[in-house]
Formats: sequence, C-alpha cells, structure tokens
Amino acid sequence: MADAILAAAAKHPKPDLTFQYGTAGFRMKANLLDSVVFRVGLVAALRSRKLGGLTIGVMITASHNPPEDNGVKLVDPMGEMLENSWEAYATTLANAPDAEVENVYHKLEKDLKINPETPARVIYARDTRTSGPKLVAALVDALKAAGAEYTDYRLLTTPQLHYLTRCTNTEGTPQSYGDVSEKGYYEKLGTAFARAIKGKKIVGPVTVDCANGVGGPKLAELVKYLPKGSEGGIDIKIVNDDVLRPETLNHECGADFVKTKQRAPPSSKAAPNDRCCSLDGDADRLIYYFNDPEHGFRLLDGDRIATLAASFIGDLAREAGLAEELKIGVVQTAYANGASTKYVEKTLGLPVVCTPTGVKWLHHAATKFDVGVYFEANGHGTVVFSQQALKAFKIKEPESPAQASALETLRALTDLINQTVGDALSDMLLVETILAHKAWTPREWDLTYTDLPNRLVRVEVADRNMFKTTDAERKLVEPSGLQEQIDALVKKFKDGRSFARASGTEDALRVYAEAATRSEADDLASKVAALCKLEGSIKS
Ligand code: G16
Repeated sequence: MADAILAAAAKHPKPDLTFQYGTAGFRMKANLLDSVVFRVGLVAALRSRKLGGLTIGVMITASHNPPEDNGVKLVDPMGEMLENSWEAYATTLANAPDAEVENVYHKLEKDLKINPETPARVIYARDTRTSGPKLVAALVDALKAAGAEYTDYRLLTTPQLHYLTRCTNTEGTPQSYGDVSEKGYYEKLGTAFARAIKGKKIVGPVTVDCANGVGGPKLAELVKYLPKGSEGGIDIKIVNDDVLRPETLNHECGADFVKTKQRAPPSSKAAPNDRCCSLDGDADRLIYYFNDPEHGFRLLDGDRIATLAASFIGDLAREAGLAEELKIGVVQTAYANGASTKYVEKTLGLPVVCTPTGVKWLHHAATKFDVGVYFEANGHGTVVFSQQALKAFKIKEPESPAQASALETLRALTDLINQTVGDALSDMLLVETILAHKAWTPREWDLTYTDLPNRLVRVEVADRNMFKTTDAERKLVEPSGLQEQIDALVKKFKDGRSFARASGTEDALRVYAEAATRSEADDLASKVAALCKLEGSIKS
C-alpha cells in the first residue's frame, strides 16, 4: 500500500501553493484542486479507519461559487461536518510536498494510532460542475491507493450526501436514519411532508429558482414523491434548472445572488405577492422572497426562516404540553440582522447564541439545546432535536385532540427536517408547512418584524489572512488599530453595526453593515470597506 500511495501521489502533483481548509472545506479554482482532492481521499480513508471502519462522505462542490471554482469537503459518520481537529490533518496532507505524501500519511496513521488493517469506507458525490468528473478520478486514485472501499453516488445535493452518510452508518440500528438510497431520501421527505401538512391547505404555487445547479434535477425528482397541489398538496414551479449549460450555474440567480444583491433573479417572472425561493449551487441554502405591491422586493432570508421555525416549534411544544421540559434556542452568526436577534429574544422569549460563520460552528452550538434552530442569514441552516426531545415526542400521552395533533406534527417535523445539515429542499418543505399551518402569505411572515437595512460588500485585498477576528468574528484584532477606526465610524450612524472578516470560501474580505436607513447602511458599508481596502493595500 505504501508504494501505491507514493506512485498515485506522483500522478497528482501539488502546485506551488499553500492550501487552507476554509469555512466549508478546500475551495478554489478547479484547475488547482487535483492534488488537494487526491489527498482529501487519503484523509477520508484515515478518518474511516480511525473510527473503526465507519463510513465517511466526500462531497465535491463549490456550492455558491462561480462555475470555474470547485471544492471538496468531508462528512463525518453522523452526517456532520468533519471534526475540527481533523481539518488540521487534512491541511497538513494537502500541503505536503509530493515526495512526502506517503510519509505524512503514515506519520498521521502512527500519531493517531490508526490500525492500517481496519477497513476504510467512503461514499462520495459531486455537483454539476464540469470539473467534477476529473476531480472524482483523483479521489478514486487515492481511495484505491489507501485500500478503501467506496461507493460513487454520482450527482447529489450536498445535504443528500450528508443524509446518505448517516443512513449508511446507522443502517439496521435503532438509530436508523432512513433507507440508504437517494430514493429513500425522497420517500422520507415525501411521507413526512404529507403528515406535516395533513388537514392544512397550501395556497398558491411556490416558484423555486435552482441556481442552475444540482438542486434542479433533484427537486424535480422529489416532486414525484410529494402530494400534488391538486390533491391538497404542493404546487412547485421549478425555474433556473439548466444543468446542460454549466456556465449558468449561480449566474444572476440562486440564493447567494438574491441575498447579496437583495433582488430577485433578473429572469424572474413572478407576479406581485407570488411566493418565491432560491437554492444555491449544491442546494444547502434557501432564501425566500416576494414582490410587495406597496414596498417592492422583500427578502425573507435565513434569519426569517429561523424565527419562523422557532416560533412554530415553540408553539407546538406548548400545545403538546412539553414546553417546560424542552430547551429551545436559536443559533446565529454576526450576519444575523439585529432586528431578528431582538425578535427572538424579546418577542419569542428564546435564547440566542452567536457563533463564527460556518455551519460546523452553528450545528455544534445548536446541539446544546433540545430543539436547536440554527440558520445563517445567507439561508444555510436546519433544526436539530436532542435524544430527549425525540423521546418526549414519542412517549408523551396526549390529553386532548389538540395535543395529539401537535405531537403528530412535531414527529412529522423530525423526519421532514434534515438534521444532519442545512438542506434547502427539506427547509423549503418546512417553510411551506409552517405557512400552511399559520395560513400566512409571505406578507404576514414579513410583517413579524422589520429588518434593519443592511449591506454586504465583498472587498478584494492582497492578503485576506492578515485580517484576524475575535468575539464570533464581530471584532478585528489585526491589523491593529483598524477595529478602533471602524468603531469610530459606526458611532456616527443611528443603530449602526459593522464588521469585517476574511471569507473562508472566496479570496476576499466581507464587510457587513446595518443602520437605521438604507442610505446610512450603504454609506457605512462603503466607508468600512474603503478603510479595509486601504489597510489591506498598506500592509501587503
Ligand atoms: C459556506 C459555508 C457557510 C458560509 C458560507 C460563506 O457555504 O457552508 O456556512 O456561510 O460558505 O462563508 P464565507 O463567508 O467564509 O465565505 P456554501 O453554501 O458556499 O457551502
């Protein structure tokens, strides 16, 4: 096997670059990724062996990034993101000189006390990018060289791979998460959705913009398993599902476009008040929106989905007589609109935890609650239920028909919601379920609180790594003095708040600002961006 790794590594030479495991794995221009994907394959084999042969997932995708990018991320056995400490091992292997890959691999094996005789099992999938098949070939070379067993699930959304990883590892156990197949995923969601909306009416269609990514064909498949609008179910109109022209991926459409530009895709033909939503390139983010005849474009982002879900599940828990025993909480990042945080704390009366950007951080914090609702403002998130909550939903004896119905809806939600990771398809069915239960249009949802105007700016700097943050990314510690300048600016704006952080998926700095009015938010964002740009050029 040793020779096999050395020989295989030589076929995937490393370019003269330093690679970083970012917010969601390695991500960059696809033509630079061959050696990285190969080495991630080796890490997957090591991780599986370390865990006694449990199956590890590898997803090849660059999600919201442009078509020429790609990326690779690892999925741990229960469908969570790779354990944090292993990101460092992946980085070490990714940066090892070609001739050293085999030595580094064996050093990790030794240091981590991994038995090379233990079986290694890996499953993998990719999104629709043209660079995908070649990167898959690099991955397979590594898996063969490391002696791992593997299964190719071809094209999947990222959350589908997370689901399959958990199903594979729990198959035949009391914790079984579902049938180990793509069909099993659709069946589970379809059945749970039918149970969750039983007796309720979904008014009008929902138009889903699939970012011209893998979510398009997968949603078309899922629709076959859902009760149809004509039968009291859901009427889904799929748009931007062109996967035959790869250059259209995430181009002027998709969740990232809608959230950052704060407008509908230019191709949208939605009429006023039509319910619309957008997925991103690998269907793990979801953003809703509609056109208000009076106020124009209205965005219902991840913060809105979190508040909607938290209030609905909180109400159900009360109706089911379980409010006292279940700790419900919301997890956000610094990007959460200040008005949403206030709404959760003051109106819903629930605790809010703030973590750094990246689902890995939010998910972890959410598991500390019995019902942990976590969403990034960009639409990435889900709800996780503790074992205690699942047990309570199961064993609670209803004392009235209303309690029985609340309990049944809660049970259906635990199947409908993809608890492994944020899943745009599952989240969309969750939102549709809640709106049907509340008999709300997007307008009523929008009226729950008023967002503070905000702006997100992408700033290109020579070296984004010189910007270092603390306090869940809300403050810069480096370059020194910059935070004080930002604070001085913020003070001049009513309800002003702003922060800057290096992106972990793009070679850029992100600046966020909010303030009492749209023009002030724009002004604050552009002033903070200018400060950062200046600092970035002085120190580089
Ligand atoms: C990934 C992460 C998200 C994160 C986003 C942007 O999303 O999974 O948690 O919010 O990147 O991160 P950054 O600001 O560091 O670039 P996706 O949908 O691109 O995989």
